[in-house]
Amino acid sequence: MHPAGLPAAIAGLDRTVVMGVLNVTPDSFSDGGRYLDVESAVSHGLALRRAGADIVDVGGESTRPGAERVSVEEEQARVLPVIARMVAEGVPVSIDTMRAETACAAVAAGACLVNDVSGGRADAGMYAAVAGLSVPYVVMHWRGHSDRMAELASYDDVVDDVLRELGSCIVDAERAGIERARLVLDPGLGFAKEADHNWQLLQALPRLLDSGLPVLVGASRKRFLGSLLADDTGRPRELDGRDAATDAVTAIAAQLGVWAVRVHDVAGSSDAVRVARAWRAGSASENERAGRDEGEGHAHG
Ligand code: PMM
Repeated sequence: MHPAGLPAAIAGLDRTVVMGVLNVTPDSFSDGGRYLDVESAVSHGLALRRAGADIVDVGGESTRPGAERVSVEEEQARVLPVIARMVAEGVPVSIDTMRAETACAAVAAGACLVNDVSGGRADAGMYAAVAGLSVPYVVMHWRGHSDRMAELASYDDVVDDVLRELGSCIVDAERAGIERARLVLDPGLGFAKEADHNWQLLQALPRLLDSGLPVLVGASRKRFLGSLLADDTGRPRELDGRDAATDAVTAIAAQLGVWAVRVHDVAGSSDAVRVARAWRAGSASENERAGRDEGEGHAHG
């Protein structure tokens, strides 16, 4: 089920949406520093699109554990030119921000979704600002900024606590005038969560889905995957070796009916959601079939 307010091309998809990550930051944990200038950011965004991203999620502020905040001016100087160029190229773009002002400026520049890792808790003006827009709004579970995230990772029962805290965000968002149909929920993997908190939340995804709201999952290359895949000496798997595990999370999440996954390796996750869709449907869709017949000289069924 899609949230209200999406462009028709995305709202028409009958599978999990693939959101590609484009961090225009010097310090994001996976791709920080790679796409700081507009040209390289745009060319990476276009490559994500070619690889199968339905939406490219543009962020100008790192949320890696311990990261310091950037000014709103710096954040906007990073993201707005990139968003404008991507939109001009016809790419659906979302804005990854905790700031109302940046959310509004990004939507004015053409962004079609607001992705707020703070779930509206970092900026007291966010819900009212989003209420005045018409795009979907991702409410992620969050307890505090990156510099104190680790000390906030304490729960009685992580699933109950996350569901309750997200529930109060929904109440506040609706009170501020955001239509429920525009909301997307996200368990906030890695944000004030230790490894097993993340696994418990993934195990409990059906409970999140029971809310009836679309769910977004952002597991891509995160530390809990690195430690799952640690070598014999206990050293976590490097970032660039975590994509197959990310793709596995995508496949399972898609099978459960998650609305979207936010990933760095778009090609792998894009394949995974197509497998899940065909598996569920018991057939490849007409569109998929047409694409395959055009693109391949031979067919093995
Ligand atoms: N994770 C990161 C950034 N933005 N947004 C949503 N909705 N969910 C996430 O899990 C999420 C996010 C951190 O990862 P990155 O540094 O690789 O972007």
